[in-house]
Order: sequence, then C-alpha cells, then structure tokens
Amino acid sequence: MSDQRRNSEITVKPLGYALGAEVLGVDTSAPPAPDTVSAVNALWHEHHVIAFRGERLEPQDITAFAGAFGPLDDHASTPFYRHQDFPELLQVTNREIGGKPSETRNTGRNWHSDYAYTSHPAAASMLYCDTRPPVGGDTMFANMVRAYDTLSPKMREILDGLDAVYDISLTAGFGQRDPQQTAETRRLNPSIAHPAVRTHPDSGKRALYVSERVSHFHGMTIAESKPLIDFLCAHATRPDNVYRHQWAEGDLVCWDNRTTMHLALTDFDQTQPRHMLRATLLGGQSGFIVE
Ligand SMILES: O=C(O)CCC(=O)C(=O)O
Repeated sequence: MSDQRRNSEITVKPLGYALGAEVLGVDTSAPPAPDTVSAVNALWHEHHVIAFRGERLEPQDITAFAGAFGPLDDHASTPFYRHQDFPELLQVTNREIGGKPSETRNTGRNWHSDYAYTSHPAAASMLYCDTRPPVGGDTMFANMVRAYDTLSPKMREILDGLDAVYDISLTAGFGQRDPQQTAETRRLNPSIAHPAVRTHPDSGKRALYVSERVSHFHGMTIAESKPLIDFLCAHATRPDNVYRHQWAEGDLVCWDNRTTMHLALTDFDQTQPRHMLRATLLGGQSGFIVE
C-alpha cells in the first residue's frame, strides 16, 4: 500500500523501566502521515526503543514505513549482507543463502550501536521479525543517556574529551565470516574514531557512545583503554538500565542508535529458523580515520 495513513489515536505502553515502549494505534503497513511521524518521534525520543506489534509486513512495507522517518542507508558499508532485492534492508538471518549458512546468523552478538565502525553511524534502526524460534532469540537494549547521566561529574568530564576508536574486526563473529567478504568489508571500513559522548541532534540529550566494539580511546593504548571500556560497558548494561525484547512474529522494533546500544542473544536453538529484516536510518558524517 502506498497511501499515507493518518492514525486516530496513538497510545503508548511502557515495556521497560529504563527504556522501551510499545506504540499502539499506528498502521505500519503504509507510510505514516507527517503528524504521525512527529508523534512517533516524540515517543521515540522519550523511550529510545519503541515497538509496533502484530502486523505482518512485506519488505516494501518496511522500507516505505521506515523511509518516512528519514533517508535510509543502502548498506553499502556491508554490501554482502543486504537483501538482494531491497538494498535498504539488511538480513539478519540463519536461513541458508545460496546453499550455505548465512553470514549474518551471528549478527549483533556483542553490545554495539549500528554502523559505529563507519563514517556515518546509523541514526536509528527498525528491525522486523519475520520468523522467530519457538523460544528465545531475544534482543537486549541499554539506555546510554541514563548510562551517561549516572556517571560521576569527573568521569563525565573525562569522557567528554575522549574519542573512541571503532574497529569492524571487533564485531563478534566477524572473523568466522567468509574471508574474502570480511577483507572487502574491512577495506570499506577502516578504523574510525567518534566522540565518546554524543549530543542527540533532536532531543539535545547527551549519551555515552562507547560499546564492546571500541578497540581503544584515541591517544591512549589498548591496555590503558580496556579497563575503562570494560567499566563503561558493565555500567551501561546493569540490570536497571536495560530492556530485553522477547520477539513475536510481526514485531517492528525501532531503536535510536544515538541513545542506545543493543545485543542479540544466543538464547535459542540455532537449528530453528530466525529471520529478521533491518532498515537503517542514515546518520550524518562523523569521525576521523585513524589508520
Ligand atoms: O538480531 C537481532 O536481534 C539484532 C541484530 C543486530 O544486532 C543488528 O541488526 O544490529
């Protein structure tokens, strides 16, 4: 369907203490009208992760809905993992592709913010659950605004002056992927540094921007950086700062990559199918190459 949809009443149901809310009253099978986009954006900025549930979507529905919120990335930074007919969709799947196990079956197995290892970190992502295993296959999210706010003033001051270096080879499972594809993906994405704290362009909120894919802080050694990275990741992922999403087929879960990080759990039987499609909202150019 291509007509824009107005929605009569949009309501919200919190899903987690620190972040996460279900948004009701929005039709995700058609591009939303501008007033709906504004209303959803306001809820998104407040809750950081929002979920629309129970609507079966086709790939073109997902791109049409997501595209109403901003320009979509064509995933040229990771060209081997996108949908063959819809480059604006990344496949996160354990379905066989070309008779071989999918290269993306272990996507997201460490805490991260999408495309932080590129020169255009993702603004936001919308992940659609097409097929889920009978149990598990959950995804966890951490509130990085709250993580920043709950640090001491002195630690915030230190972090405000740091840049974090991202290395795609630290993506969990990257080394187990096809060597030719990983070499090309690495060539496309040399190590890059981004500020360790970022200000959200719309909400003005300050958020910690450090994850398990940071190799070190620019100007510091790996040995010097590691204890601080470990501390910050442990601090950000404390039980009171996370939300765990248990997927149902037809869920479209949307996260703001500037204020959250996430982790795809291995809490399921990997012989069971799990098939997800992700639209990624483009972020601006950022950072400097460190190689
Ligand atoms: O499959 C998931 O639950 C999350 C995938 C992921 O980490 C990502 O798309 O960045």
